[in-house]
Amino acid sequence: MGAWVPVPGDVAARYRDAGYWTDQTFPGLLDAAVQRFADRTAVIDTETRWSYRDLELATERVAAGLHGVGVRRGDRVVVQLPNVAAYVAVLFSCWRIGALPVFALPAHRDSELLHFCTVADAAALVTADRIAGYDHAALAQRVAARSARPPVLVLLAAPAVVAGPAPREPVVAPENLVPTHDLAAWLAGSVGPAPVATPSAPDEVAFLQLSGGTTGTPKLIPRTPQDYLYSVRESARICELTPDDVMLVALPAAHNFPMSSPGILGVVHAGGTVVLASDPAPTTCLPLIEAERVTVAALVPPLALLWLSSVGRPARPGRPRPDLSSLRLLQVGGAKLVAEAARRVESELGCRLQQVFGMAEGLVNYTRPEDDFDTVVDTQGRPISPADEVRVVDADGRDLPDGEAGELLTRGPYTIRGYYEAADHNATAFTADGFYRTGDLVVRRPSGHLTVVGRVKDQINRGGDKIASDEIENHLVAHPGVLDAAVVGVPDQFLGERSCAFVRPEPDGPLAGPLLVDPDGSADRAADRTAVERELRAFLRGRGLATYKIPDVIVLVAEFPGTGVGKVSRRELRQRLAADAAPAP
Ligand code: J2J
Repeated sequence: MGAWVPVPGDVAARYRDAGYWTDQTFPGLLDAAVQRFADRTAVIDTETRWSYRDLELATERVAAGLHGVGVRRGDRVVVQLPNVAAYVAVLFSCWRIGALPVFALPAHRDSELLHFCTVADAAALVTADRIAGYDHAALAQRVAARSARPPVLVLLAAPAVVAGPAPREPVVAPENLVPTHDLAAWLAGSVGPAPVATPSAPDEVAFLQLSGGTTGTPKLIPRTPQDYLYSVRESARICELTPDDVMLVALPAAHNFPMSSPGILGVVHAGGTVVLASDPAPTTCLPLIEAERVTVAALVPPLALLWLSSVGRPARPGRPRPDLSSLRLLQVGGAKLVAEAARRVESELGCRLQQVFGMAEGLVNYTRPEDDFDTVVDTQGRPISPADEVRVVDADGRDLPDGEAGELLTRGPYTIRGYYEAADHNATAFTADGFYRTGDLVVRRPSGHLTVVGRVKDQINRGGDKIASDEIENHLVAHPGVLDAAVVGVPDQFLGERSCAFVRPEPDGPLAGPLLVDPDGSADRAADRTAVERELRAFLRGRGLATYKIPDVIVLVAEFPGTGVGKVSRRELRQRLAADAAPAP
């Protein structure tokens, strides 16, 4: 099997005949916006305010820069940038020359970036010097030093607002540093003219999105212009976007939700304005809503809770409450929004709520403007397209009637048929006839609306950030003092879930101290435990794991329940441990 799995020819023909799939490409999307809305504001960040014409110029300049350092049609480019206007230009510049961006998140570290560069065989890595105080220039150098084929490094000098305190990360020895290229200089027009290049065709893979992951290594998701842009256009229509809309992007721009549901691309399609927030805190975002007259924003549930609590507090003397009257729609998705919070959005923020249940693999569900209040509060919406096929099945794969909880399987005009370069994993992640096994437990209503009620995949959804249990366990058992580990989600009022690692130390190993019987009670076992937890966290950070993957709680145990009696499957073990784990204090 090749690098990716296309939709079968007869199905593709059906999607084209139905008008779902068109010949639109990503450069075509930008061109159309430039032609219709040239002087309207396209993208705003703290230091930049670009019209569509400016965005086009920036795109041409970065395309010239990428081409100048050897990036060609079909090459992969890992992009890890904060929420800045340049990010949008970098994406369109890759598409302009037919290169495939790989959407890394700012939170990713050595482990993830090296993996993306390796699996995608990346020609270039585009990042910033620093993001939120972390030294991404050093990170990029470490990744290059460890890559079989080091990517060309392109760095954006960190804008003051996303920089932070001085970096303290391990650095690569000066003699091993690879030369870097200056993205800011490219944006200022240091290279040119833009190359003559052919963008990828509508039916070719145009970028690689990231999966939340359920296995040891995060999978890459190949998306084509014809499938992705169909979902973008329909999302813009469902959200009633117009050229007058101003969308606040507070989540990391690379995430599939703010990118495409309808996100940045939906706004470009509509000719509206994207406002990129440097961080999602209400103290940053609420004043930005007032200043830019933001009309739509997209959040994960914990942020929605923060915003609600922020507007619920009495205004401080001398600091008037930001005027949020421009905001017409708050989208919340990525994790389950509890109904109590959903109920408060409209009255407390003065805007409509839309629940969004999507996945980077494809299927996206929205509650609709015409849905009644209870449907908006109690469901996570219904699919975008009449051609989205949804099955709800029991553990044996048998279809269940509406109203019964089962696993959601889906297939459709913008859902992938397989991950990138992952034939083995694809054999279990998809059914033989091409349905994606989402791992989500849902209940369907006769109207097609879905309510997410749980999960059968070994993943933790930490307030929208996805963590594969298996990946963290593999890192933990690499520690010489760890015999075994199981990572589970435990309930958390704010995040929905937080991650808890149960760790069995090697009986005679360096971490066993806290578990030893202490006959005279003289040893301070609690202090020992704290020291071990600190050691394990530092160990995981040292292995270059993204910050959100470091377990919130580490529990040392002498053995796992049930494993003494006979073999217990890891899944069953995780379920038992999650059930045993005390909820957050
Ligand atoms: C419960 N679980 C949800 C929701 C996602 C739009 C919105 C979100 C994503 C996304 C996205 C949920 N309630 N409202 O790509 O375009 C969980 C499910 C799902 C997984 C996908 C988009 N919304 N989830 O979150 O690829 O478990 O995409 O399968 O990051 O998030 O995660 P991801």
